[in-house]
Amino acid sequence: MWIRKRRGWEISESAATPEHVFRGRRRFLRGAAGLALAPALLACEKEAGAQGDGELAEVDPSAGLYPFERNARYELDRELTPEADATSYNNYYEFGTSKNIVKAAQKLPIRPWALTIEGMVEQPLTIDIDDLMKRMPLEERLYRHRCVEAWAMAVPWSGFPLAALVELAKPASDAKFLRFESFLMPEVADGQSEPWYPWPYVEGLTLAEATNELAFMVTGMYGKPAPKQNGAPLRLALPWKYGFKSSKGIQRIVFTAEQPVGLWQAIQGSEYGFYANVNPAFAHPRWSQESERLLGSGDRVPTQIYNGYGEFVAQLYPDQNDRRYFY
Ligand SMILES: Nc1nc2c(c(=O)[nH]1)N[C@H]1C(S)=C(S)[C@@H](COP(=O)(O)O)O[C@H]1N2
Ligand SMILES: [Mo]
Repeated sequence: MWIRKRRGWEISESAATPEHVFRGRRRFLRGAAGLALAPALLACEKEAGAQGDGELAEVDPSAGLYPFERNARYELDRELTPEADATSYNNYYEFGTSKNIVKAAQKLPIRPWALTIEGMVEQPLTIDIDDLMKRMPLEERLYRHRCVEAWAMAVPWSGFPLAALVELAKPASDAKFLRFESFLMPEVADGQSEPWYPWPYVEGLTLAEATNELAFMVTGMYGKPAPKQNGAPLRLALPWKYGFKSSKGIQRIVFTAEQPVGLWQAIQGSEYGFYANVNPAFAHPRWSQESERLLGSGDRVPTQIYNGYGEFVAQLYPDQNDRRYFY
């Protein structure tokens, strides 16, 4: 998502951090050990964590809830992206402008984590992430993800429909949009000391988009809590939109009558708009959107309108020839 100069995301995937080695080992330990061996697991995690500074040993209190039952309604037309690729090639400007931010992201404290819901709602609410998960209908979904930079992945996300959260919030009748605000912690997120970006990360949806069945709040991926670099403990998955709409590290949702201005839109509104629905027919001003590169295999495949999710969302947009819905 570069704006002015060429940035570090041009590095090859194989040059990205070997975090998956560490993760693979941790996964094995978790699976094999179970609760009785939790202290041993902790010890191992400490040891593993010591390999990279800032990687603190933390056992996610929600870990026991996983895996969630898969909702078979959402089918893929492609292989799942290998976990090691989806969790090591990341876009998270709070932690740097390269795709190699795994290590930096480990500094983010994800417990306790409160979500605040406010603005035009019946009852403003602040709720702890683990309490929220107890109240939400948890499930797993396989979704495609298409970054505006023309790379893509296919991920088993765990979470709950955003519509369930909207129902909990009870929006006022004149609320029209949701504004999602991510964390603001410049003391742990080095990228937030970069004054040129209008932190915190902000994105928005119309109420109709937010209550569309596809809009999904993510807490986990690959059958376990999401790693920090992928947006733990709470992010969005909006598979019909370019990836920048799917905010990570969400702390606040504001119901409003005004269309929110996203961080990228604020910086470069001619290139990154509010709707940002995937459409190969509308090129980005600086590159084509006709095809995408799959993380993992590196294969190039044609991009589909609404990223292939037209049957779910096309009715939300009155004109598929109007660029304003597609950047
Ligand atoms: N808070 C925050 N959320 C974010 C971003 C970001 O920089 N900060 N990048 C976005 C972009 S451009 C993409 S493609 C996805 C990447 O998610 P991933 O790292 O899990 O692949 O996160 C989106 N959400
Ligand atoms: Mo992206």
